[in-house]
Amino acid sequence: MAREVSELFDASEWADAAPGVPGGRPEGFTDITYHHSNDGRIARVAFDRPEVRNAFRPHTVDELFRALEDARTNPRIGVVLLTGNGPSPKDGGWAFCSGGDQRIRGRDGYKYEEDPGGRVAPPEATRIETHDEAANTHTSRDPSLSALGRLHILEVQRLIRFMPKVVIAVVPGWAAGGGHSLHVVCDLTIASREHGRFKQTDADVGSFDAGYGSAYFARQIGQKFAREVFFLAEEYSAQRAWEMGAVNRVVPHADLEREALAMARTILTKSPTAIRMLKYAFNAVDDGMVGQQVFAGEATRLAYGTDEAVEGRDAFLQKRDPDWGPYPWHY
Ligand code: S0N
Repeated sequence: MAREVSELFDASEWADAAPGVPGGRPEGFTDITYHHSNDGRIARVAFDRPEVRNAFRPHTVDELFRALEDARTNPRIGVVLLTGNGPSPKDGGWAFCSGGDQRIRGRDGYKYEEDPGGRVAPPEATRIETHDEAANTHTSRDPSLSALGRLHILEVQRLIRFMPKVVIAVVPGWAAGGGHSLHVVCDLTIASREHGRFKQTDADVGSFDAGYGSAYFARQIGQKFAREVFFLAEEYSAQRAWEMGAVNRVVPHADLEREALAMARTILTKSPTAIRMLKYAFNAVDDGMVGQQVFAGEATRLAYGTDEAVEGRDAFLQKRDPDWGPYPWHY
């Protein structure tokens, strides 16, 4: 039985998950929660900083990346739900994600060192211990704690974009700034009718997602709407976002996760190969040569499964000419 994580979370549906350990216990995630459905086919990844509207800091992004990478490489998982736990214990507000934690934004990105929430607790095993006999000093440092700022939420965006599984943004409250961009990059979005709110604050805080968050968003909803969302930075209800084409479904708040699970289960009735090829086909037109490369890789995997490709491999290994005779030039 998973621990209680969010008011919308139905513990009877989920088991705690640990990266690389199906059904295992969580590895001490502090900023996210990670679960697998009881049948092991759906992953739920949730921001767990509701007191700051689920803003992310570098440590959050590290955990997010690990959980999503685990879901990507788990052959039983077909759908990932990305959501935000809530409500906030401070004021009852709901959020999907409010983007980068502005309190720790430096001049070159977001910093590990400062931790206003006091929640960074890197595992001891990852620390580098240095003992200076002469000076009789001992230092202990986590190599990931760099003075350099990070912007690696973009790596998470790419992971969502390129994983051969459907990622659904489940939006129980605010999707703002970099959180808005994450919902944009997810394959589908389902939002709470009562609390779902969308706002692209980048230009308010001197930040700009000039990639998927904006340019791809314009592909989704059209140039005029996308420019409006960024240039005016106004608030949009879930219903308005649906009307603009930015959201697939708007459902009663209390039903949000149940409806998201139902969507996931419908997707799981489909052919995994067809879903994978369709996702990459949808992506390819906007992803340039990388999109073609990803699509082509999957086409190659399919080709490897044919007798024709096996003949090519066997002919090489057997040092003979391949016999393509049985394989027609299709028209
Ligand atoms: C989400 C908003 C609209 C919610 O408003 P509401 O409901 O009135 O709540 P608040 O009272 O404002 O917030 C409650 C508490 O939560 C704190 N908080 C909220 N959001 C953040 C945040 N992002 N960082 C830190 N704290 C946050 C509030 O301060 C408040 O705390 P207390 O109770 O202590 O007062 C509203 O909160 C809002 O507008 N939030 C800010 C949204 C925002 O501007 N986010 C940053 C936008 N930029 C990015 O996300 C960039 C992401 C990124 O990494 C990137 C990616 C690609 C390319 C570039 C970048 C880049 O960074 O440059």
